[in-house]
Amino acid sequence: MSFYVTTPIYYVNAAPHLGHAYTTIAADVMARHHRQRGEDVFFLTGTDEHGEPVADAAHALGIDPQELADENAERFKALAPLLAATNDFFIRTTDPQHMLRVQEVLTRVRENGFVYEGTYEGWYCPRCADFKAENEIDEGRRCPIHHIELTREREENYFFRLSSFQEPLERLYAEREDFVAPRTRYNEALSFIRSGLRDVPLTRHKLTWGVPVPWDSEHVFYVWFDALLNYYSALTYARDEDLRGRFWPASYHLIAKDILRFHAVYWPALLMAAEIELPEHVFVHGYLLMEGEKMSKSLGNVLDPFAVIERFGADALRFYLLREVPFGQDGSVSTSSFEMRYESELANELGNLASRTIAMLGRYRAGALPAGELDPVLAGDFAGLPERVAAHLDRAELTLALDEIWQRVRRLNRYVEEQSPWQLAKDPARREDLDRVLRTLAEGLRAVTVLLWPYLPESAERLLAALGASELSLAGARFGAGRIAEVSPIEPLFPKGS
Ligand code: ME8
Repeated sequence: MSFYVTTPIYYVNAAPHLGHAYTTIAADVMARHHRQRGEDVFFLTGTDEHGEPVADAAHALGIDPQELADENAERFKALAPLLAATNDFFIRTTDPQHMLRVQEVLTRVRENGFVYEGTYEGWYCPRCADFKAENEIDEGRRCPIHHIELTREREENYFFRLSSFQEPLERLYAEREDFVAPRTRYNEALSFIRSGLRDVPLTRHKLTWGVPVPWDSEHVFYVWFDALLNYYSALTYARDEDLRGRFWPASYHLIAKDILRFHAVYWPALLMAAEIELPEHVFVHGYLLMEGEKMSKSLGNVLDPFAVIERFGADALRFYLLREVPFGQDGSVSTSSFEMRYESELANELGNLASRTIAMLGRYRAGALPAGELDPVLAGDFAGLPERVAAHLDRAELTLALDEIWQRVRRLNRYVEEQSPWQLAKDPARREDLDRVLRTLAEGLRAVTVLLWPYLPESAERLLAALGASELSLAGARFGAGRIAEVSPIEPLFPKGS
């Protein structure tokens, strides 16, 4: 089994922000989970460096586009490990190997008869690097996304015959209802297709910052075709071996809704034109909304990923984003709700569960796990949990999977209250009951921690080490599969007032 997950490649016209961190974190959770299943995983992220957005930003700063690209690509590259993201490669579209592959694939598209010369005239947003149809234009001829005035473009271009793929795309959507998810995005893409596809520019004449068109040196490829092909080209040079056989087609492209049309319409059409197999799924998450910020004591008034990580660690940010905003929907994030979840869920629920469990084992049993049975009631509450989590993650339902796990964290805390081990400890006749409770708690904690690892990798590893059970496989996440012998003390996982 292999699993290949991608993030969009981010524009280097500006520095990374929380939205970029969000998609990278989500892809990392999926990659880690599939590694837990023992699958062969490839996780790709990177930067989109050509086109007008980058050329214009560089021009405004009075520097060369390559210089701006180099500078900002480094910042995106540095963000991944800060987020504890385990990408297997970081692609830059200025990599010469990528550029060669773009030329090769798009030449094939032309040889297959899907490219012709024509004149483009229409409205264009240089920030989106996108040509807007009449019905997509806001009042005052503005871009609906960037709110800047659109420019009127007229140039001699090579066109991609997108219109030839009207029927094949409709068939694709009919045959593969899980090609795009969630359903609202599938419907949106399908209705765009049904509204009638027009051919689109494949090249730009006026721009020079791009991949040169091999059959006409006065053109560069339109940045979106160059960019989309990163998902494919990366596999050809990320390692010494050609990884396409192992990982193509991609399992999941994660994107936000801003770039739905490119991934759900242009991309499959382009691949069909080049006779390349289509990816399995495009999952479209929502926007993180950051309005109405209240000032927070420790974080100021912006949820800056770098500041959050510095104060609270990457795990806290990963957890917060995937817990607070249902993955696939828009949702507000704020420093105050971050601090609330950190304290009530990470520190009080998980942190306390861990420290209480380990402390009680230390106090009552000198850290040694007592032998005996597990509580069948809890075994029932945990039955089928790894399978349910895996089923959610197979559909990129990251928040639902996390919720399944978190319900068990809460269940274990209730179990402590119900059983009051401190009372049992006072009564020598109930020694066996206390053994069972402690054993059950330690095993339950271990099982949820293995499942939490993709979300909270650093804390989960620390906690599992303290439980003396570092096994991370999904099979080992079954309640009762653990082999804890002895636990050791642990510092608070999520210190308060940090
Ligand atoms: O579009 N909420 O790059 P980009 C959630 N280079 N996600 C967000 C977000 C927000 N507020 N803001 C950004 C491009 N994102 C192209 C992509 S792919 C072949 C080329 C995330 O730097 C989200 O994943 O504008 C979104 O799709 C992406 O960043 C856009 O990044």
